[in-house]
Amino acid sequence: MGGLITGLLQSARHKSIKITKLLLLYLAVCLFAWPVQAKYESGTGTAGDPYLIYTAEQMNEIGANSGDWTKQFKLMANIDMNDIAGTDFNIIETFSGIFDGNDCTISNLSISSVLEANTGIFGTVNGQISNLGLVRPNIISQGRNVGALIGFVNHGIIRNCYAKGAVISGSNNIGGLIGLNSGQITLCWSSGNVSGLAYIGGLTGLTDDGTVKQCYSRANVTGDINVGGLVGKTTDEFSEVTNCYATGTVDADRYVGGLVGQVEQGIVFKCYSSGSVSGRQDVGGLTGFIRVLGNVSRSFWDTQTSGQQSSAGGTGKTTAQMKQMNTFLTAGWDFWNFWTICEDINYPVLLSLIPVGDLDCPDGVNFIDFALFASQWGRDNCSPSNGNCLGADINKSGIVDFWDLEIFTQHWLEGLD
Ligand SMILES: [Ca+2]
Ligand SMILES: [Ca+2]
Repeated sequence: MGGLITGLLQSARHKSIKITKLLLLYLAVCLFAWPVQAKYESGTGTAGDPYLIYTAEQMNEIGANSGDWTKQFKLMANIDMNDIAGTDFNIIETFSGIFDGNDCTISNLSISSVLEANTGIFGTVNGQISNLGLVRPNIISQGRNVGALIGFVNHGIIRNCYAKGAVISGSNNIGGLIGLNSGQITLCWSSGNVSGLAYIGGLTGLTDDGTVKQCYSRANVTGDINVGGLVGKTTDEFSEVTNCYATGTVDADRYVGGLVGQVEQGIVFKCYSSGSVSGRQDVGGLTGFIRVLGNVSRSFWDTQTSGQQSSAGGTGKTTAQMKQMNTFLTAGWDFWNFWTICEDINYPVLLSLIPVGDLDCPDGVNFIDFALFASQWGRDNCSPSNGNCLGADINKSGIVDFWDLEIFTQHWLEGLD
């Protein structure tokens, strides 16, 4: 009996030694066979084979690899940067490549910058950034050129990007999305709170030889001098702010406007603002001050909600007038390509920036939109000829089903904050 037990124990011991050996062998094979940990999911960084980004860690690798700053990237998932806080985020300092956000979002990015200048996900951009949403970015800096997405756009192209619920602060050239803009910003928007000293705007602080087209801001903006709901100041004769609006509150000391604090040079064309504006000197409902080389035309502000009866540029209208299409049509605004309006309910909004799921008036995705969506549920003959079942066939698959419902719920209450 004793021999049998000893034998069994020895056998068990042999087995355990064998298993340990096997494990070691397995580990050795794995360690040698395992490829070097890839920085990104896949890709070679070219136009046909961009680097694919799936995680916060991969996103944070870009800034650590300056050799990749001329390459092409594509974001493949909504990522949360919550675990990469404060000074841990690697700012992509001088980017001249292409970054396609692929309509995905980067949430909870937090940067406490010690840089003198150029703070954002990207420091300076000469390349292209598109189709990217930032949700609740929080950027704190003592320096200049600060924005959630980019500190300084130096002849780059920024298209279809937003910063939602942004909290941004710095000294000069501070914007919700972009600090200093010398490039082209199109179809972008921002909301949240932006603060600093000089050249502070809800979307971009200073636009110097840059354009801002079909953009808006709902951000509340505070500063000292040259502060606007959308742009703090425009300078250089080629600067342009066209088909834009701002609805946030603006509070500063001098050169304060609901849309632009000061138009030093360049044009403001077919824009409006509606937010409350307050300041001490050169304060205007739409624009605080216009210099000789600046021009503001075909633009409006709300004299009631702004609390301002005057403005350096633009035409003042009552809230009721600001919610009528005719007010803007008579100024030549394009309600086919750029604008639409829920008449007598809302101000005009940009057609291309209406939230997904906002199927019906009033603005925003709420129960009225859901009622319309539900009325189309199960329809399987959706096509452009019936407006894709009044918009309820959100993914344009031909049928209104659970896939559309999932997309709809992802955008619930959007456009209402
Ligand atoms: Ca709606
Ligand atoms: Ca569908």
